[in-house]
Amino acid sequence: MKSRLLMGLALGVLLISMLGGCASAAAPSVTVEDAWGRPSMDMPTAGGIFMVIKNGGDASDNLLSGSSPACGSIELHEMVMKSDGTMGMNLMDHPIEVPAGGQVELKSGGLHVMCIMKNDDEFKPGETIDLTLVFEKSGEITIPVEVRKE
Ligand SMILES: [Cu+2]
Repeated sequence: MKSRLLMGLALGVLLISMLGGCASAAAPSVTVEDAWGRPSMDMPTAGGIFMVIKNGGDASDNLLSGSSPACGSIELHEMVMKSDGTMGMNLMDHPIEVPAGGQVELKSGGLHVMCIMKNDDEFKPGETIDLTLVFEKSGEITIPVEVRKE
């Protein structure tokens, strides 16, 4: 009888510590969907890459940078209205935030990943390239990117 009570107490303590552990370790849970790319219309040596980044976790995360064997370098860009009224793209001066329980859409005409100095044998329609995204908390996530005509 006494050992049962002790067992119950031990289980209770275990449960409480597990719950406490979960609550204190808020973390992002990042996944990437529908990643695709295409040669850039404005920059012959570059390619735009688009995707939906989802975060099912309870903490936000930041996309900091990336790399790909098919690209000389990877930049994070945003589309902006230039002073002459036309659209251009800017290298972002801050990370892309993926809110807790939310998502960010990287799309044509908005935020996007730019493949600079693309390897034309790999970054071409019909091919699939690897892209590694670097997140502040989630670390590196490598995804396949399907290259299309448009
Ligand atoms: Cu760009």
